[in-house]
Amino acid sequence: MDIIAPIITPFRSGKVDVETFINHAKNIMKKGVDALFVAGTTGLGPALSLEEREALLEVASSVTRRVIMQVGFLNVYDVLALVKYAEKFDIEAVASVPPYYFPGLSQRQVAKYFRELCAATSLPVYLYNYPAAVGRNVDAEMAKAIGCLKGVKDTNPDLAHTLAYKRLMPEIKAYKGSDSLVMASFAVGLDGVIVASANYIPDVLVKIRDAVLKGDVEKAKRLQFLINEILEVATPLGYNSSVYELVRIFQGYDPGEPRPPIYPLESEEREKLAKAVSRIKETLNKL
Ligand code: FW2
Repeated sequence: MDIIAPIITPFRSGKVDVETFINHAKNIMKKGVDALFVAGTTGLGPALSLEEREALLEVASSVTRRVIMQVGFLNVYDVLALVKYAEKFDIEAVASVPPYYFPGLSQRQVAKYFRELCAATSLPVYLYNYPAAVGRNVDAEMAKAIGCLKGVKDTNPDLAHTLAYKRLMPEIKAYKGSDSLVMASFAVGLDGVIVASANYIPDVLVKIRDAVLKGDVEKAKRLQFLINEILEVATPLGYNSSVYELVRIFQGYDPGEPRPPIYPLESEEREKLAKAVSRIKETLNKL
């Protein structure tokens, strides 16, 4: 079961800071992250240009071959250009959100989009299903009907929804994308998790996986609840922005900033987060 980081994209003065990205990737992989999900939600993928995503793909694949590259854009030409570019690298897969924002697309059109991706590459194609963000749910039945998907990353609070992909398509990889369901995802035997917390507490995710594998449910639950407490403080401040601050707090280095309109936290918000998290940090260190 994999721990996959939807890796943050560090910005400085509006530009992607590639050095910081590489150092952060190396650090979290050293601490137990198995693979990188590049240009996802936490990586602010929809806010990146084609050229920026190509640059990230290149540096990510210099750190590990276990890269899943998120290629969704709102025009299929950029998607196909990025898929073609990805072919140059020995990576694990490309993933895409379904076409978003336009509610008028039919199921046939969404399926056609994924089939076009599959036809354009020999790399495995994964679905990134995040209905709350993209306004469309591609459930297990529809994913199966698409016919060529090799994996799914499912972000929603419903574990049964994710298990349905595994039930209808046992041969594909199914990952959960919710920080609050790490323990549960391991316990039901999903292929792993792709969660933002892998950026700031990768070691804790490793401990949860170990505890589940050893049958130590109490320990896994205590660790999971501490993550939930972090989420309770960070979410109202803006989770995407908070992840940068949480990297600073837990990993002890400057991970750059997000790109507005994902505004960096203001100083009072940073202090509030640091204060709330300091007690959780102490407890985590003891477990
Ligand atoms: C991503 C993820 C994780 C998110 C989840 C929501 O791409 O950022 O879906 O952590 O914030 O895979």
